[in-house]
Amino acid sequence: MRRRMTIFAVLAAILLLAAAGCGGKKEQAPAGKQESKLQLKIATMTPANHMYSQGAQRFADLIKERTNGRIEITVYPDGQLGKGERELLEALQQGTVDLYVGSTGPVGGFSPSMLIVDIPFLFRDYNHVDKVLDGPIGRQLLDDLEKANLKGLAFWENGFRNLTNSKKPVKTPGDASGLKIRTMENKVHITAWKEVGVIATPMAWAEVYGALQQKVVDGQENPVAVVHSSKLYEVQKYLSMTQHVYSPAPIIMSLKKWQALSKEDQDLFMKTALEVAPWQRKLGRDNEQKMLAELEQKGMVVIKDIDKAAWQKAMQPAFDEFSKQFGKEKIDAILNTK
Ligand code: EAX
Repeated sequence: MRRRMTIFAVLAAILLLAAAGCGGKKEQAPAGKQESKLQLKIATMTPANHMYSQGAQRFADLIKERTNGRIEITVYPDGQLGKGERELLEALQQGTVDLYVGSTGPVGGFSPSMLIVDIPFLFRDYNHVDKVLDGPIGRQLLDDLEKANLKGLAFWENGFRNLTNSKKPVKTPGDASGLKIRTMENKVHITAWKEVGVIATPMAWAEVYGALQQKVVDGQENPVAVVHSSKLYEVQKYLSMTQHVYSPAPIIMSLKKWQALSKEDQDLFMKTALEVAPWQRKLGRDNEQKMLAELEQKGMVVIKDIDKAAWQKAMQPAFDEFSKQFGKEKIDAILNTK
């Protein structure tokens, strides 16, 4: 009898202990429905007062407002998260950076179809740019990024690129021949500048100011807003308004971070990125003349009477080579967009 009692007591104790342990850690019912906050990082290579970073800040402010603070996006300008745009795009693929605003320069290395927008003298003017990039051709280029684990949201703007150098006033392609010019890590640009006769030197953006300062390269090419916000007037004497390439600046998200968003948040991100595009483009377009005047006040010599036809002719072999690569119909679709 005693033995049976002992066994019973032991069994009862085991059952009691098991009951306490088998339900695992009881989830505390959350006090009210607290939506968890989402913190994201958006990176640019240009200073906070440049239109990439200003657009990124506006995007972040709108997202925070429209999610009642549930999604907080912090802007990291000036290359704080990477030494160049290629590195930032790699970080997006890994998901260590969430969003990027930057030129299409290195994007072609991740998604070859994007190289088409970097062809010299492809875009006639801002109206042509907006019609192409905000239409089906632009959307397809952004959608192609998914194959590289990137999510293209919208095309913002870098602007029409111009040549700067520290050596001499450059008006014609012949004036530029022999100069050592930093280019983006973009095979269309490298080819085009080699056709002009310069020593094309591809380099990540964070290295450019120092390379110009130490005369490792004589010049570089970028829109007025980049020359102005990155204070290139401190290391460059001459600005030639070649406007040889229009440089878009897509806002791109890490695909894995995009896929982690709810459908509702995805729609909000896409809508807000598209809504910011005209506002961001306007920043550069409306202020270009003012920035040019300030560059002259800072001591730059701005050469405005440029024979664009001569530059287009000099870069034509690059235009022809890449038109072949992309197919005449794709180039004509852009050229014929009115
Ligand atoms: O911040 O690397 C370049 O020249 C690009 O235009 C970049 O966006 C400048």
